[in-house]
Amino acid sequence: MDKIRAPAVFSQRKRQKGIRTPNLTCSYEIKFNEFVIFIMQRKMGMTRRTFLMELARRKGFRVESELSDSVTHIVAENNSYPEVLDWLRGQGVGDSSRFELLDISWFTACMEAGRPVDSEMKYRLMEIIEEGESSRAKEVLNDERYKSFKQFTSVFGVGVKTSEKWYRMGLRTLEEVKAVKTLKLSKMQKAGFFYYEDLVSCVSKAEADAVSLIVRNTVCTFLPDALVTVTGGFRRGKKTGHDIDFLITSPGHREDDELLHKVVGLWKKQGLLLYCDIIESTFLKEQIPSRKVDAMDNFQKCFAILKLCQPRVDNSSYNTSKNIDMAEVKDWKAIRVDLIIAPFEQYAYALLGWTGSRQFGRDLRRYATHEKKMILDNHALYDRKKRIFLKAGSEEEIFAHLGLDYVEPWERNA
Ligand code: DCT
Ligand code: MG
Repeated sequence: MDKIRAPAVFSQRKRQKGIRTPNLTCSYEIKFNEFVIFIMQRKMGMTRRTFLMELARRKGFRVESELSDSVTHIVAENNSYPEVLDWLRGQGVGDSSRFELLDISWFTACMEAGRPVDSEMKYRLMEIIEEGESSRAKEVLNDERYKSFKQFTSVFGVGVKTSEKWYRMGLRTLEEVKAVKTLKLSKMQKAGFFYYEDLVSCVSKAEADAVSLIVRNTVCTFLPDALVTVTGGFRRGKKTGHDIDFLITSPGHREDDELLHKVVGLWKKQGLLLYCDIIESTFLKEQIPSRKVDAMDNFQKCFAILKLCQPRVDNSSYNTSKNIDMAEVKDWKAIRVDLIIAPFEQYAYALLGWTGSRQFGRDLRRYATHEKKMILDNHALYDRKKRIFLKAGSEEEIFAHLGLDYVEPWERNA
C-alpha cells in the first residue's frame, strides 16, 4: 500500500523532538514485581528505548536492559509478530511462549494508568496472514505457538486470550482441548465446536450470494428501504471468506433498535438460526473517535450462524441402490454471518471500516493520526486542529478529507 506511509516514518518524526538522555544512575522503588519488562531496541532506536525504560522505572516497573531469564513481557514498536520471533531466534530463544509479546500500545497504556494494564488481545503481537505467502510467513507457520494459536482461534468464539490460556495449560491441539472435559466454554465457543467442520470450510461466493438474498429479504420485510451491503472480504473481491459481513442502514428512518431482534426472531421461527449474539450499540452522540487502531466499534451488531440449505444433487438412483436414507443426508451448511447496523450519517465510515482489510484499516488510521492530526474510526473522522467532525457521504469523501487518492475496495487487500 504505497499510498500510505509506513509507520516507521511516524516514529522517526517523533524521535526528532529533543528527548534528553535520562540519568541512568538513579534507582527507583519497584512497585510491580510480577512483571519484568524488556523493550526491544529494534526499529525503535537507543534514545527512545532509554527514555522509555527510564520512564517505566520511574513509575515503579521492573525493566531489564538485557533479555534475561526473568523477563516476562517483551515490548516492541513497529515490529510485526514474525519480526519479533525472528529477532528472538537470533537471540537464541527457541520457545517464545514464555513471554508475553506486546505492542508498544500496551506499554503506553501502562504508563498512562501508572500501573500494569491487562495485556488483552488488542495489545498482543499476532500475525494474521490474510493472503499470499512469503518466506517469513512460512517461518511463522512453523512456530509451535503460532500453530497452536492458529488451530485454537479457528474455533468461532476463541480469541487470543483463550488461546493463551489453553497454551499455558499445556494444550497444543484442538483434540487435546476437546479431551479436557472440565474446560469451561462460552456459549459462542460451544457453537464454534459444534459447527466446527462447516465453519472452518470457507464460505464460497455462491454461498455468500445465497445468504445475501436471505438477509436482504428478511431485513426488507421489516424495513423496506433499508440499504444492505456486503462488506468485508467479499466486497474486496475475495472469492472465499470465513464469514459474510453485512452493513445495514436506512436513509429515511431513525435507527430502529429492534430491527436486528426482529430479523433473528424471524430466522428462529423459520428454523434458520443456529446461533446468535446481539451486541447493543454503545455509541454516544458526537463521540470523539477512538485512537486505538484495533478498537472495537460501537455499532449494534449481531454475530450469527445461519443454516444455509443447499440443493440436493440428484443422485437418487445411486442412493436407492446403496439403500441410503435421504433424510439422513445433511443438506445444509452452517455459515457465519455478521450484521452491523449503522446510522445513515455514519454509513460511509462504517463501510470503510468494515470493508477492511484489517491491515488497511490500521494503516489508514495511523496515517490519519500521525500525518493529518485527525482521528479516524468506524464512526467518524475528527479534525483535532479544527476540533470538528468531518462529514462524509461516501468513502471517496473520506479519502479526500485525508488528502489521499481513492483506493478501490479490491485494492485494499493489504
Ligand atoms: N472489522 C472492524 N471491526 C471489527 C471487526 C472487523 O472494523 N470489530 C473490520 C476489519 C475487516 C472487516 O471488518 C471484516 O472483518 P472480518 O470478517 O474479520 O475479515 P474479512 O476481511 O472479511 O476476512 P474473512 O474472509 O476472513 O471474513
Ligand atoms: Mg468477513
